[in-house]
Amino acid sequence: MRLTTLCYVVRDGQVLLAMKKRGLGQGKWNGPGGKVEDGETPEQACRREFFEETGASVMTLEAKGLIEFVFEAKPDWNQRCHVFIGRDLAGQPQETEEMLPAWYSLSELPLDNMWEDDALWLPAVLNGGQVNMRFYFDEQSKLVKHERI
Ligand code: 6U4
Repeated sequence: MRLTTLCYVVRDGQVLLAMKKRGLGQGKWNGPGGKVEDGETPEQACRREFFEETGASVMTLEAKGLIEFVFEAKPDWNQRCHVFIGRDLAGQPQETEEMLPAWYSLSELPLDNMWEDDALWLPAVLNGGQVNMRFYFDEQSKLVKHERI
């Protein structure tokens, strides 16, 4: 299963989300992140993807756990995702070819336009918790089952 990352930068009661403009999850708000390349640690990959997708650099990362996304009809999409909270930014997040970043209040996450699983773990992680879960999706990328890992 390929390794991926997700990064949620939190500052002044807000979280930086980014709307994915292409590929898996197009049109959804999510944390910046993506695939871990050969020779990278998840943290290095998280920093690289964050910069590629927002044009800003995240300084401090805290590991918050692991999520497995299982797409039973599309095993190529399966991923083991390292989740990070980011704390300080260098530079201003800007729209790139991949993502459109925007700050959201922690109390007003756009959950209706996010992956369905996010409602089940993201608020807890933004509140200081850890996540270790596996989510299963059907052929329409609808969430069908979840479990702790
Ligand atoms: P490339 O083409 O390499 O830029 P990349 O964005 O790196 O693509 P991709 O398209 O495989 O990777 O998407 C991986 C991203 O999608 C990871 O950051 C995790 C995220 N993701 C996938 N399923 C998710 C889900 N159910 N819930 C969620 N994020 C998910 O919150």
